[in-house]
Parts: sequence; structure tokens; C-alpha cells
Amino acid sequence: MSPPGRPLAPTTEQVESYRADGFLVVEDFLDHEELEALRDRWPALFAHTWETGVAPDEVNYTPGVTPPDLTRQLCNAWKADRVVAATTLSVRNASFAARLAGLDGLRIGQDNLIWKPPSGRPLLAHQDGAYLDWMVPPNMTTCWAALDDTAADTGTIYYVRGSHRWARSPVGGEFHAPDDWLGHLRSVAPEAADPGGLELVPIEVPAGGAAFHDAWTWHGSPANARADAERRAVISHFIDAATRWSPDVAHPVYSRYRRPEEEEMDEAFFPVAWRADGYRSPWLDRWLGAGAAG
Ligand SMILES: O=C(O)CCC(=O)C(=O)O
Repeated sequence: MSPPGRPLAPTTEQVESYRADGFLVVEDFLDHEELEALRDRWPALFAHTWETGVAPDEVNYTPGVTPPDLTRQLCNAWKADRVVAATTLSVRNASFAARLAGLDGLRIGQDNLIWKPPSGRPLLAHQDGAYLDWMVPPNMTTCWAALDDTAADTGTIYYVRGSHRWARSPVGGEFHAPDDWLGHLRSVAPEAADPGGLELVPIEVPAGGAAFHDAWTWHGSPANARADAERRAVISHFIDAATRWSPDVAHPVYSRYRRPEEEEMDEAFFPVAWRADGYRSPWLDRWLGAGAAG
């Protein structure tokens, strides 16, 4: 259990394990009050009540419209809610992730709230890096934190151990509710056919536990086989603080935040959450504090 406002460093063993496997599990990560605050906010967020008045960049759930068994997702919910932002942009998440990745600093690329309802449908196994050709270099270090106790049969996230060293594969398949959540992986990654090549690891942690993964680590989540358990996650997809815009490739949503002819990413939209020299986007804590006071 670690407070979100303070830097946190992994042990040498944790760094070695992350680099060997392409992921790392930390069983006890979120602070207890933080976990409760996030759970309290959840229903309002998915009912489209935005604390800041600003909508997330992507809203893949509309109550009464979206089929109830689809896995629900909000992207860049930090812009909509400062309780979410206090976690997804936290010094703790970014400092820990940066040291695992061996980077001097991280900014948020995108955050993500995932809500897999009881009997909810799967999310496709993929490499995050395949979706990142709009940045230079394509990169991502992710902190995935559970709001519920997770188990192999509740549709938790699964990682393929060691797959960050596999070839970099292109985007393919249906991301939301695919018929076969491992279908794309099996069709593009020859390593998956090697005997013993596909070691799937379900992340089973108590609520408040976390897992970290690299941009090239294959991961996804099967259907929730339980009718009595939901599975929610709060995710920070960080990118190297020095990441720049691709001059050639645009993202349909995020490239709205690119100023013409500029390759530098704007801290208003991609704030620096932690840098080893102590820098953090100066507006961030003032804005989070205003939320706490209000
Ligand atoms: O929580 C999940 O089911 C998958 C989340 C995911 O794809 C990610 O964190 O990169």
C-alpha cells in the first residue's frame, strides 16, 4: 500500500523480474482510501457525470444503449475526474514504472478505466505498441491496478510471459468482444506455436493490487466466466517524457492535441507525471489540489 503522492522505487529483484518477463505483479499497491474513493466514483463516471465538466477522450459505454455484456471503457478519464487523475497521474505510478522501464521520466499517454461486468465479454490479446505509430518512438509502460479481487475466471488481464522479446506485430482483430481473444495473437506471432512458447499468466491480485507491463508484452483478457463478480481496473499508460509526435502518422483522437508543424507534445494534454530530476508538470498538483478542496 503506497501513497500516490510519493515516489516509489522497485527493488532490484522487481526490476530484473520485469525485464525477464515483460511484466511485474505488485500485490499491494493502491492506498486503501484511494481504492475506496475510486470505487465511489465509478457509477457516476460510467453514467457520464464528469466532475470537471470535461468528457474523457473516448467513451465506449452509454447506459441503456451499449449491450450490457460488453466490457466498458473510458479513455483519458483523468480529464473528467480528479479522483481518477490523482491515481493515474500519480508520482507513485510514474516513478515506479519509469524505473522498471529504465527511463528518466514519464508522461501520461492515455489513461483507461475498464469495467468488465459479470459474464462480460473479452478484450483482444494485443501488443500496445502496435497502436502507437503516431508517436516517436512508439513506447509505453503501463500500470494496471485492480479495484476488485481478481481471479483467472473473472476475466482478469493475462500476460504472455517473455513475449516482449517477440517480434513486433501489426494491429489486427476486433479489440472489443472478439470471438476468440487469442485469435490475433495466434495468427501473427509464430512464437505462440512453439512448444511451451505461449505461457499465459492470469493476474490474480486482491483489490488494490497492480501489474506493470511493457509496450510489446502480449496481453488481453478473456470473458468473465462468473455471473457474480465484476472486474474493474484503473490504468495509466505512460510514455517516455521525451516522446515526440510522428510527423507522418496521425491518431484520429489524440492528434487533435498536436499543434501544426510541432513535434513536441504539449504538457497540458500529456503532463509529465514524474522525472528523475524532480520535475513534474507544474500545473498538475495545483489542479489536483483544487479538486480536493472543491
Ligand atoms: O484490463 C484489461 O482487460 C486489459 C487492459 C489492457 O489492455 C491494458 O492495460 O493495456
